[in-house]
Amino acid sequence: MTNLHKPHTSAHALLSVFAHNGIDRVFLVPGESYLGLLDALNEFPEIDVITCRHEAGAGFMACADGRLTRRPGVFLVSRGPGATNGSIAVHTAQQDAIPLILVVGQVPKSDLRRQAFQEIDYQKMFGSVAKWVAEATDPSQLGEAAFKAVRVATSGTPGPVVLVIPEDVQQQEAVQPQWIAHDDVATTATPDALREIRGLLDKAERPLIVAGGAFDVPQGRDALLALAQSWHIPVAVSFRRQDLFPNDHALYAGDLGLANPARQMEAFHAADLIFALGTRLGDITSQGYTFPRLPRPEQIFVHCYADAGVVGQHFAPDLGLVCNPVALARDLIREHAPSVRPHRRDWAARLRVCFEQIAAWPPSVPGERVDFIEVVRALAQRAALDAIVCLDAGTFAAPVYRHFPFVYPQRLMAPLSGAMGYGTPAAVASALRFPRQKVIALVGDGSFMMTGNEMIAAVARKLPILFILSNNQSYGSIRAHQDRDYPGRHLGTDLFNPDFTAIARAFGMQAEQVSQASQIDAALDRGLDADGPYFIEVLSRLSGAPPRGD
Ligand SMILES: Cc1ncc(C[n+]2csc(CCOP(=O)(O)OP(=O)(O)O)c2C)c(N)n1
Repeated sequence: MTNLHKPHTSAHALLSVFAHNGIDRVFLVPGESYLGLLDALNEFPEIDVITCRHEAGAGFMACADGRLTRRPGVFLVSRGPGATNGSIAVHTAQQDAIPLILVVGQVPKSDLRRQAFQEIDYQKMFGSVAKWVAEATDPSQLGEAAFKAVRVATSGTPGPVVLVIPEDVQQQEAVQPQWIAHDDVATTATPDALREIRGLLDKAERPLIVAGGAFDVPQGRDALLALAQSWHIPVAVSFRRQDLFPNDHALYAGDLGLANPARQMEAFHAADLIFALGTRLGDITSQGYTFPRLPRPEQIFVHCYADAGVVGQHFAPDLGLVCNPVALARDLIREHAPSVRPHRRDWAARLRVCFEQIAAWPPSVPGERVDFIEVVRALAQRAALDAIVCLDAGTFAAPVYRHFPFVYPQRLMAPLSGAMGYGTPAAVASALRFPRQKVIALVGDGSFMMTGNEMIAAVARKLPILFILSNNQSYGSIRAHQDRDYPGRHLGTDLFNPDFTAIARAFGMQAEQVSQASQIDAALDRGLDADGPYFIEVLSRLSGAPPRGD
């Protein structure tokens, strides 16, 4: 006990490096394996501690916070059971390219690799998911490990890092290092490369920018917009990145997601130059590695990403650039806009018309229960210009991806990993970060029950979150897949539900139920006007099948 309350221990070194590198909030579920770290947090009032009810909730909150701040989201969990519960967030951070640090308390050093109580070898467990897994065995390593964790999580392709700290190295006497990262010097394209790209852009008749998450940084969207306008190039955004480019702009051509209609893909394929900027061009964005075509695209293909492991990973580029895409966009912006040749204008208009047809709200079909698309449509009409929309995984979210016209500073917070349970914790983390903006969480009756308990934080901190739950009494997305692949054979997808409004009221928030379309508008008005959290349960009907994924 002699080491208690010493302000100069290894735990303080770790937290001090975190604090000096801008980490001002951590999410946690406590555990006896990291009591030392927990205690040291007492000396860091600048770090806000959010106590969660489940490690998945804590992890999803950290993912959302990392996405909003571009600093690592940090969550602390206990060994074994805590780490396994939290692992979904490590996977999400990897899929979503989010800087994340998971700190795990570990069994005492002397018990390592003895299969001690709740012991896990985290190198093996997270080896293929995390960018770096570090297990400290000496107190002197904690400060340096914390610094490296911040660097690794935020550099190249951002992603998850796991720091494992045996309980007996947390509160040892240690020097307090001054590990502070300076902003990276932006990696820029060489003058030759710039000249080459300009030449290609000038020559192209039907160029298309495919823009990805790297533009989700301060001023990133401005640079993208300026680039597109300056060269008059239409922009398609990568999977679930609808908020990167104003959806009402004539150059917005839509997203590359799970449900692009064939006619839109046909139009995209007609491009003669694909300029992939700040996107990893993963499975879904590239439509199962068919757009562009493997291995050698039919179009002139230029790919820029700030990670050599990504550029040319799947598709062979005519020109590959390992540099900061935002800096490249800025470098390519001309003082004077080039004259827009008619064929370029026709090309942009063709993609825009296609997008507008797809984005048009479909007519509502009368029937039993509420068509959730009506809720999304009413929400789009009412949502504040800076609303943050947080989505869970499920069919209820499909109309948001397709029809909600995002214009920044409106934000879309949705897991690229498709992880259920993300919506509620992401909404809490978003509201904590931007307490003056309205946050809207859209969840399903399946996904809500995975992490919905985290909404208690919205009540405790009076966060202005509107929770909208689609109750279709089903894991609807999977049921729809069954309908397509095994018609009429439903198993394991019906849900027997509790009284959701009673749950929300028991949590301490106002709640109401919408059982028919005529009630939607007034309910949304009440929910959006509320100062604190508000809960609307919509008795929704089952909807059609998504093409694949969720
Ligand atoms: C953690 C996790 N488990 C399982 C899945 C597979 N899955 C994707 S969507 C879905 C059903 C979602 O149901 P619900 O939240 O009720 O929304 P709905 O599809 O009914 O609108 C499931 C089980 C997943 N994506 N994530």
